[in-house]
Amino acid sequence: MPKKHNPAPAAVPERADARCGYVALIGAPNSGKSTLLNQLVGQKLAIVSPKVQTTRSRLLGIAIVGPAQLILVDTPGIFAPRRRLDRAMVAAAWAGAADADQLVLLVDATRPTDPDTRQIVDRLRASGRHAILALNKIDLLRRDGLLAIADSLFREGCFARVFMISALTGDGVDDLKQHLASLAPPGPWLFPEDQLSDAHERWLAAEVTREQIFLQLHDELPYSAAVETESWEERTDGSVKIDQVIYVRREGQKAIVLGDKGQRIKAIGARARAELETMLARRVHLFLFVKVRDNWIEDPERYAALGLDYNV
Ligand SMILES: Nc1nc2c(ncn2[C@@H]2O[C@H](COP(=O)(O)OP(=O)(O)OP(=O)(O)O)[C@@H](O)[C@H]2O)c(=O)[nH]1
Ligand SMILES: [Mg+2]
Repeated sequence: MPKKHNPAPAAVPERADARCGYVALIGAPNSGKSTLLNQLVGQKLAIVSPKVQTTRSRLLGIAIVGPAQLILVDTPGIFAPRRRLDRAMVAAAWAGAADADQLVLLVDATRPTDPDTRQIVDRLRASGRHAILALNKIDLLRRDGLLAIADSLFREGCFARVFMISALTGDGVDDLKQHLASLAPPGPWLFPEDQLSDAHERWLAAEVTREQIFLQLHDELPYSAAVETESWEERTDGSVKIDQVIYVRREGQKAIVLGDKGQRIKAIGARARAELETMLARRVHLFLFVKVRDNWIEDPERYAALGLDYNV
C-alpha cells in the first residue's frame, strides 16, 4: 500500500477528540471525482483522463485534517449502463455511496444539465439523502454564470451545502475538506496515519498502465482493455520488476496496442514506468504483454481481479 515516505511505525494514534468519516465522491463520468480524490489526499492515487468512464472500481484515499481522518471513496461515474461492465461499475458507485457518512456530488460546471447528473439528482431526492454539491471546473467559467448554476441546482432540495471548486487547481478544495472534517463523526481512526489508500501496489500499478491506455489510445480501445499485474519482484539492488498483461478483446486491438513496429506499447510502457518510478520512489523495470481474451468482459475471474461484482 502506498505510504508517505517516512519511517514512522504504522500505528493508529489514540486521541480523545478523534473523528473519522467515510465520504463518497459521486457524479457523472468525467465530472472530476478522481482529480478531487487526488487533490484531497495530496498525492496521485486515482487515474485521470479526459475520456468518460476512466474509473472502474472503488478506491479509497485517506486524508488527515487535524483530529479527523477522512476516508474518501472515489467511485466510477454514474451513467445509464449498457454492458455488464457498465452495470458493475455503476453498482460499485452506488455501493460506495450507500456506505458513506457523507456524499459529495460533483457536477461539471460546464455541463450542469448533463442527463447523467439529472438522474443522480433524481435518485438522491427519491432516497431522501442529502449531499454536498461540489460545482467543479470553476476555472473554466466566469463567476456570475456559476452563481446561477449553483442556485438552480440548490433548488433541487437535496443539497446541504454548495462548494465551488476546481479539483484541478485546488481552488476551493481546502474549504470543502475542512467542512468534511467538521462533519466527520467522533470515533477512532480506522487506518494508520501514514496510510494513504486501501489499494495494493499491484493494483495501483496496473491502473497506471491503464491510464496510459486511456491517454494514448482512442475510440473503443480503452473500453475493451483491462490490465493486471502478474508478477512483482523486488530486486536486491532496490529496484522492482513488474510484469503486466494488457487484455484486449480482438487480434486487431492487439495490433493497435502494439502499434507500428511496437512503437505504441513502447510509448505506453515508457510513460507508465516513469509514473511508477515516481509513485514507488525507486527504479522500475516494467514488462508489458498483450493478450487477446475475447471474453474478458464476460469473465467472472476478471471482475474479481478488477474489484467488481459480476452478478449485478
Ligand atoms: N479545467 C478543469 N479540468 C478538470 C477539473 N477537474 C477535473 N478535470 C479534468 O476533467 C477530466 C476528467 O477528470 P477525472 O478526474 O478523470 O473525472 P472522473 O469524474 O473521475 O471521471 P470517471 O472516472 O470517468 O467517472 C480530466 O481531463 C481532468 O483533468 C477542474 O477542476 N478543471
Ligand atoms: Mg474517475
